[in-house]
Formats: sequence, C-alpha cells, structure tokens
Amino acid sequence: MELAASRAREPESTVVSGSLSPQRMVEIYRLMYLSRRVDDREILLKRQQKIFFQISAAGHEALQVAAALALRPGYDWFFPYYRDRALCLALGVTPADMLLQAVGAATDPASGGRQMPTHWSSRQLHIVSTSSSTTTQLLHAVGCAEAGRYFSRHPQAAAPAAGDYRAFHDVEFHGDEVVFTSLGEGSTSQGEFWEALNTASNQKLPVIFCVEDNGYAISVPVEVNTPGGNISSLVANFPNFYFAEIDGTDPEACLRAFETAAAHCRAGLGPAFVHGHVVRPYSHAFSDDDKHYRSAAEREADAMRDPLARMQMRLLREGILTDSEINALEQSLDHEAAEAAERALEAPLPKVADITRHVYSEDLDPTRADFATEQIQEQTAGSSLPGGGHAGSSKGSGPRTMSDLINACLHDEMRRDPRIVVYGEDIADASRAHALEEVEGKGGVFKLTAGLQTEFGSERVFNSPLAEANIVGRAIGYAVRGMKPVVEIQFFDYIWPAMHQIRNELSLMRWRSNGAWASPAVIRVPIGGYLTGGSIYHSQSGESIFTHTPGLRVVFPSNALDANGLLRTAIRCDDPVLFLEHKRLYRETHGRSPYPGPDFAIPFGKAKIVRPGSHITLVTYGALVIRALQAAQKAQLLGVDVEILDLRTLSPYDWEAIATSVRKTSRVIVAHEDMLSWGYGAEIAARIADELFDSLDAPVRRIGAMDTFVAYQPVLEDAILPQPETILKAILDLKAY
Ligand SMILES: Cc1ncc(C[n+]2csc(CCOP(=O)(O)OP(=O)(O)O)c2C)c(N)n1
Ligand SMILES: [Mg+2]
Repeated sequence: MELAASRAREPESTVVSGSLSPQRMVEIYRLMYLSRRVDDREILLKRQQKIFFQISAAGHEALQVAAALALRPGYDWFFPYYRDRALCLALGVTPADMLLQAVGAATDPASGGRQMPTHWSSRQLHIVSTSSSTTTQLLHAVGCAEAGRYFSRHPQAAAPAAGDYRAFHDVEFHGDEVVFTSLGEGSTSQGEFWEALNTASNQKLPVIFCVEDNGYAISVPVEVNTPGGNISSLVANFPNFYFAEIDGTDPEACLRAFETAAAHCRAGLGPAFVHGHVVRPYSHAFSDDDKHYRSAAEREADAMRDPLARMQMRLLREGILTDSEINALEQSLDHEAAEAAERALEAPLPKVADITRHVYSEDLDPTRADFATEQIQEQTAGSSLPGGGHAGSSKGSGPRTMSDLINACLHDEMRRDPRIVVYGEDIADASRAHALEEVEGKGGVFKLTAGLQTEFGSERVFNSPLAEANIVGRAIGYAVRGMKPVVEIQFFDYIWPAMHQIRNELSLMRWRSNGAWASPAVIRVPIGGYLTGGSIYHSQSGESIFTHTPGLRVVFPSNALDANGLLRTAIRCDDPVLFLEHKRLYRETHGRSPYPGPDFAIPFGKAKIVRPGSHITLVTYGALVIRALQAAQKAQLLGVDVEILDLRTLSPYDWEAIATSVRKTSRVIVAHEDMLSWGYGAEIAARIADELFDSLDAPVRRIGAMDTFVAYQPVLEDAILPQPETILKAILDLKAY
C-alpha cells in the first residue's frame, strides 16, 4: 500500500531562462531521433507483415519531447493520444516496450497484445490506458484532476479500506500534480473537447490540453474542422486558462510554453492550452498516402519544417555536436531500435486461454455469496432513514418506496466511504448553496439524491453541466485515481451522448490495459415507460444494448429492497455498473420495504423466485415483475400455475435459476418491457432453446413491446407496451400448446 508516494524523477529545472544547455539540447535530439527511428523500424516490420498497424509521431517530436521534459512521470498524470511516441519515450516508455506492443506480445506492458501499437499505458509512469477513439481521453484527464484535488483536500479519503473496491486501488496524490492530455487539431471538433474545456475552466483544474496541430485529420484540412482555421482563436475566451500558441517544431519554444503551463497549473490558477503547429511528413498512418490529397508544394513546405532536420542543423550550427558525433549518436540509437525490434519478434505470444481475463475484476467478484448479505439487520430494519428522509419520501417508520431506499443507500454509503462523489444534472439540492437557508432543495428531478449535498457538502455532491459524455468521461478519470463516482444520467432516453464513453472507455479500461487500470464507476439511470404520457423521450428502455457490452455490469431491480441491496453491491464492487431504476416503480405502493440497515447488500447474478409455480416458468425483471404477478394470479384462477423469476441483474444473470425452473416446468416465457426484436429476451430464449431443448415441451415464447417507439397518447402507449393481459394471453396459449 502506498500513500502519496512517488517514484518520480525530479525535473532538472522548473523554469527555463535563456537558452537551453548543450546537454539538454543533445538529450532532446536523442529522444526525437529515437522516436523517429522506432517509427521507421515499425514501418519496416509492417512492410514485412510482422506487425499489423503503424502510426507515427513523425513531425510532432519536438512538441512531445518538450511536454515530457516539463512534467514529471509517476507524479503528474498523462492521457496522451496515439501519436505520442516521443512523449512516451521521454517519459520513460522504452523502445522495447513499444515494439512488444507492435508485435502483440504477451509481454507488451501496455496491453498484453490487446491494443494496437501506440495505445499507451503505464501505471508506474501514470500514463492511463488510451483508446483509438479521438478526444474521449480529455474528459478522463478532467476527472483525474478533480480526484487529485479531492484527495489533497481530504487526505483521509485516500486511506486503504478492506471489504470493497478500495482494497484494490492504491491512491497517490501530492497536491500540485498536473494532468496532461493531448489530441490532434481535427479532434477538437468533437463535443467532448468543448465539454472538457468547460469543466476544466469552470473548476480551475490543473489540466494541460496540448493540441498537436499538423493541419490535417487524415485527409481533412484544418479549415474544414475549425472555423477560421485556428483553434487558439476559438478557445481564447475560456476563463482561467494559460494559453500558448507556438511553433511545435521548435523544442525550445515548446519547453518554455509547457514549463509556464505547468507552473500555472501547479499554482492552482487553472488549466493550460498549448497549441503547437507541427508537420506530418509520414502521412496519417501506414495505410494512408497524402500524395492523394495534398499538393507537392504543400508537402515540400512541410518537409522544410521537419523538426528532426532542424534540430540537427541547430546542433551543428551552434557547435554543440560535430558531424561525427551526430553520426555516432544516431548509429547507437539505430542499433537500439533494431535490437528492440529483434527482441520483440522473439517474445512469447499471448495465450488464447487468457482472452477473458480482466473483462471484469479478478479481485472482487460481486456474485460471490460472501460479498454481500441479504440478511436484513433486525436492529435497524424499519428505523428512520439515514438523512432523516427527504421531501417526497414516505413518512413514518413503515415500508419505504424504491425512491426512499435508493436515497437511503446513497446516504449510508457516502457516510461509510469518503471516496464517493455524486454528480449529474439537477442532482444537487442547490448549486447556490446559500439558497438552502430558505429553500428545501431540488435533489434530482425524481428526488433520488435529495439531501445528499446538504449532508455531505458541495465538494462531494454537485450538479454537472448538461452534457452526458462529460458526466461519464469524468467518472472514468475519477475512478482510475481510486475514487468511486456514483453519477446520474437524468433519463435513459438521454444516455446516448455518453454511449461512446460507456462502450469504448468505461467498460474497456480494465481489459484493454490487461488489468493495469480500472474504472469501477456507478451510473444510475431512471429508465422505462408506463408513465401515461411519457412519450418517446421519457419512456425508453434499451438494456440489451448495454448487456451486449462486455466489462459492464447491468442491474435492473423491481422493488425497493432489491434496489437498496443491489445499489450497495454496485457501489462497493470493483466493476463499472449501469444501475437501471424504473421510474414507474420509484413510488409504487407495491414492492415497498422497511429500511434494511446500512449493510444490507444483494450479490449480483442471483435471481429471485417471486412466485413459485409448476406449469410455466416466466423469466422477467423490472416493471414487468408486477405485471407478470397480476397475470399469474388470473392464470391461477384458470388452473395454470406460473413460476416467476425476477432476474434482478441482467449482466451477469442467473442461468442456474432459469435452468432449474425450466427443467421443472418444461415451458417458458421470457418477458420484458423493451422492444421484442433483438431485445434482452432473445439471448435468454436462444440459450434456453440451445441448452435446455430436451427439457422443453413447448417452444420458448417471448413478450416485449411492439417494435416501435412509445407514443404520447395513452391509448397508443398501452398498446405499444406489454400489459398484464398480454402476459396472461401468452401464458394460456403456451399452456395449451
Ligand atoms: C471518435 C473517432 N472518430 C474517428 C476516428 C478515426 N480517425 C482516427 S485518427 C482520425 C483523424 C484525427 O486527426 P487529428 O485529430 O488532427 O489528429 P492527427 O492524427 O492528425 O494527429 C480519424 C478521423 C477515431 N479514431 N475516433
Ligand atoms: Mg491533425
């Protein structure tokens, strides 16, 4: 366990004044040249079909080396992009490490052969695993900076703790660390770029945004992506920033800019924006040829600005190295790159048997019976809610709604675990906290987070900008630093701007880094219809899109007690969790429960038999549980005895419970609220047909919404969504089969 410790190397100087020393110039040239030679070596291997992808840092080396030299690996944090070879070399990633990734070796330290070359990751150097997606990393950088600030203000939160995810996440912080992130100029068109600048600026976060402007995004020139052609002009009015627009081929200008940027950040003055104009002599990637879309004159002008040639000329011109000294240096670096390539080609390949390692946490299995207890704590059951209940909560000490018990769980867990932060749209009691002296507070559009800000303060509970990718992207940054963000997406219907972050980042962080990094955040999302007038944009389901994403746990409780116990498991576990809360169930009279105490938890992957029966198995979850129960009561009067399984968690799901019940009844219906085609039930039905064929006396039936959207007019809504009568009809049909 390591608290506030660092293996960082000390920077040689904190401020550049005057010219660079000769030694520093030689060191910069060494790193720039080595980067180019590793690129050249990879290009050779790609031509020989010994590696499978190549993208280079050529032309960006001066800017990148300068950034690395101004910062402190293992102390500061880095969220680079695929072109940052020279940056990573200068931070301490070796040519051998890089070539191991190029060949896809088992010993590739960044990903164990899972990611393309230049998809960086090193825990020791604080380089957080990056994807191929442009710009997503910027929001991770913002969350990482927020977490660093939080730990420095609340050092006790960094203390290790047994029994939950904290046992597996050491925390390092110093109080003045900087977070670096980089991107190309084309990628500044992504919304996440603006979302990241928004929060960094608003919160004065110590993030250096480095735009490596080579004038092209593959074949698209800068003026197409950036109105006016210059991103610096567009961002100039963001408050609290240090801005620098520099010749990114001049290492001295770059070093000055980054050192000033780092000083600005370390002093707590806000973020920095360093915009370096660079060149791209090697086209976009191996598979691209810029002769197809750039004029010869333009390419020649670029070649004249090649930073490597310019630096070499400078060393000669200023008498720092002679021709023969440069030759000797270059030869030794050529040799280093060639040797690293040879060694990489001999490295062992990853084992096929290891493919599924690190999809989920190997340390903490939330399906383990001992992970959680379903025992309601007698001494606290039914006692008053933590936080004293809130506006809209059911009064007295009797049964509580799902909304009450989710709110209660959030209060309990935030009290227990100082690493939890809660944010989202409208979730605070009041952003202008002084208003709380005279008003009751908002606490979420459904009031699920009511009272949290009042109890835990505005640093732990706060409103986000109206930007869903911002919410999830920052959560990833928080979580990789060891915190537990429990964030809210206001309506499932608006989760889609965050889809990229959920699918390509949140769920993948652990697998793609071969277990080195993880982002076990919780995303709470009100979901579903049956609202009478909820219409298209407040009634959506779509859980199968997320259960189709490895690495993500998907939970969907049907009643107050399950919601309480499953949310507790979600928060304590070590995997990212999508926690789906059915809006219609929030305040229902059925499914209420006494408050079960602050340690009540339910393991994932354990279905509940909510009604035993012998004729037909009905597998369902969420809002269809109560509708299935109503249908089953009517079916019983007609002599059909239905067993209802509430899955409770959809990924993982309880196959054993399904199989046991189907073997007993030999007839099965899978029912859900979401649309029928390609829905969650299709997978369950297919698996039953495949693995339980011999136990079946009838075809597997499915129930779901019509393959359309949910309409506003209740007559249409009722017809579109499955009703108890729909379920009853399916039960009777199947019994008669
Ligand atoms: C979200 C996303 N969209 C598209 C791509 C495909 N793609 C990869 S690199 C690239 C161009 C990026 O250009 P720029 O941001 O200028 O960076 P550069 O490669 O020039 O350094 C594109 C379109 C991607 N990786 N991610
Ligand atoms: Mg570019």
